Amino acid sequence: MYVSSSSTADISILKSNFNRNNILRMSKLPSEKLSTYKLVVVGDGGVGKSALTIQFFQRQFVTDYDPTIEDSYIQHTEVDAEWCILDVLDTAGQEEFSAMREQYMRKGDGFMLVYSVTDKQSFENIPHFYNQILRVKDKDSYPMLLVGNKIDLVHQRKVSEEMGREMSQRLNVGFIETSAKDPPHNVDAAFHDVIRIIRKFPPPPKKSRIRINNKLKCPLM
Ligand SMILES: Nc1nc2c(ncn2[C@@H]2O[C@H](COP(=O)(O)OP(=O)(O)OP(=O)(O)O)[C@@H](O)[C@H]2O)c(=O)[nH]1
Ligand SMILES: [Mg+2]
Repeated sequence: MYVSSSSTADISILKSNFNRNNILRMSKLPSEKLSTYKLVVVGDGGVGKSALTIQFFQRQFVTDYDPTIEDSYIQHTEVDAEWCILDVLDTAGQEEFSAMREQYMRKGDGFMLVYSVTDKQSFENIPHFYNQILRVKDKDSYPMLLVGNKIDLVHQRKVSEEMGREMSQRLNVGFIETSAKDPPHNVDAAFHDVIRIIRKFPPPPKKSRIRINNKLKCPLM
């Protein structure tokens, strides 16, 4: 489907605001101060990034394909008996929006690298997303989870579970296979796994400080 960029941008902003307000109103605010995790969902067009995100946040499977420009969702979530705020950015897989990638990659604390098990090309494109994230973050590793989606389409499978596992080992990231279709398979597990990976990832080193007259000072650059 092609829609002119100005009108789709407006629709996307409306969707984004609707999702944020709607989900925030539905969530109950735990009283203590919570960590916020920004999770970015990336991958080729049509692999099911929006279907997974909407299944997680709204508990429904979207059957229509409506290419995304950028949508965001926010919700309180409990993972391993610890509440947090999960802020998810569902990105555009379509090549015409690829110029926006570096900008959203800068914002992510963790990433879902999604391919469809029915689409070999989407699997082969995963290292591009992976490398671009590491380049933008200027890191050798970063919290990421490889997600093989659409496993309900058993007769159309082109990428085996073994191939997915090998790719995850090669990239040194976590791996899970999912289906966003009802009944969903591993959808909550995928989002929760990314939070676990972010929590385990070492925080950036604190700026070194020196003691002058028994007071802590940051060194002059
Ligand atoms: N059978 C099946 N269909 C799925 C699954 N996930 C997504 N789909 C379908 O695949 C199509 C594309 O899904 P989307 O979630 O819109 O894909 P996307 O990755 O967000 O695509 P872009 O927004 O263009 O990047 C839709 O028709 C979905 O209903 C799944 O797990 N199983
Ligand atoms: Mg989408």
